[in-house]
Amino acid sequence: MKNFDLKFNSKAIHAGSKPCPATGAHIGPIYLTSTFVMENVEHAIRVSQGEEEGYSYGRYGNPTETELGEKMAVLENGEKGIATASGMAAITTTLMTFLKSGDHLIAGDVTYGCTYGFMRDILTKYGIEVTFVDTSDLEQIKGAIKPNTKVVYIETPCNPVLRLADIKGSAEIAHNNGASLIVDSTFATPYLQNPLDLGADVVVHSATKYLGGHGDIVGGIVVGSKETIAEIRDPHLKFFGGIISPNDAWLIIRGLKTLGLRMKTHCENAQLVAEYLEDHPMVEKVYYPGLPSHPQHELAKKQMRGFGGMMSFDVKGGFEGGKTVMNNVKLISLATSLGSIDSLIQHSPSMSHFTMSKEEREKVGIMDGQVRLSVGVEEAENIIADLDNALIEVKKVIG
Ligand code: LCS
Repeated sequence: MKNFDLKFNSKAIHAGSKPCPATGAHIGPIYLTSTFVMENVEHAIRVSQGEEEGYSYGRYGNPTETELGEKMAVLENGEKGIATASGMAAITTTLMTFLKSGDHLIAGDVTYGCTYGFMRDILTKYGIEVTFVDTSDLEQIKGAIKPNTKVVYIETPCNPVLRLADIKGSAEIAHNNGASLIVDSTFATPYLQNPLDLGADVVVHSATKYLGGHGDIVGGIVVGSKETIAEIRDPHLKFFGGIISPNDAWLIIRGLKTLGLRMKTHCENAQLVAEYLEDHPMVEKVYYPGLPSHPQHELAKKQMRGFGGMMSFDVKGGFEGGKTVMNNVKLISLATSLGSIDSLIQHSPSMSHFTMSKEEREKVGIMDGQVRLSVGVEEAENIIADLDNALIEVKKVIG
């Protein structure tokens, strides 16, 4: 018999998705319902006590959410997946599941601004100790371990400076010390890397970005073992309430079916844009893992299957230079968020990373003139022409 191992695009299209069992509709429906009608009280008791699988109330789960969770579990090579109202709901609910007062968390000193803020301001309020280290350096992770360390949290590649963390090395350190490794893989997506295969215990995503892919929803994903996801779902997500809406889950399911097609073009375009920017006289530095100048280019080649669509760059002239680029692009939109089919540009210090203080930002290289670019799937030559015109303006402004 011919090998029938499904490859990425086949899995992205088929996993978890089937025609509607009631009508045969080719595409599964959006189950727009808040509650579910039980057969009788005995049935209600069995479902609510977990003796029988089933749905009882929208906040506890919904068939559209199940389809999305199953698809993502397959794409991440995990046992189970769960979808949440946002990437932040995925991250906060997962961390609250793993940590309690008196525990210690080691996390990257540069992650998405709200992730950093949640750890710095909220977890510490509940008696959880947090140590931020440069997670691109395994020695720093090792050095931060304490007897009460329960979680090592890495974002790789990280937002916005595209630093990588060695997933396999981080997992070894965590596990040798009785801790778990949680990886935010939003920038990579399962098309480019599978943290669970490299030893991570849990992978989280902002589905708002590449997974949805069209800039029209907010959502999050967690994938891990059956036991972990069961614990996240009940009691944590059930109590915190950050479940995804069925409408948004359905749009992410649709988006995922073309994830591979989109990511391939995001990667090809980003490589061309990064090379163009690196050669440009008005650009000081480009942060993109696909460039040989990136300090972790070799690690990127090893643990990823491509370099992604995200990059940052420092423009000559600091804030004035960066601002001039962002105010003069025409095809590219000035907007926070990322991973959409269209190119987005933003000022990380005042947009995605405003939660961090200037000192915290500059310590990790988020400089005031820094621009972050989410390279879309428009034609690369159009994206480059747009940047080229904006960079001509920089020359006029700073001379
Ligand atoms: N993880 C990463 C790496 C992110 O970039 C974001 C959002 C999140 C988690 C949170 O996901 P959300 O709750 O927004 O779905 N990043 C954003 C950004 O750079 N600008 O706006 C949001």
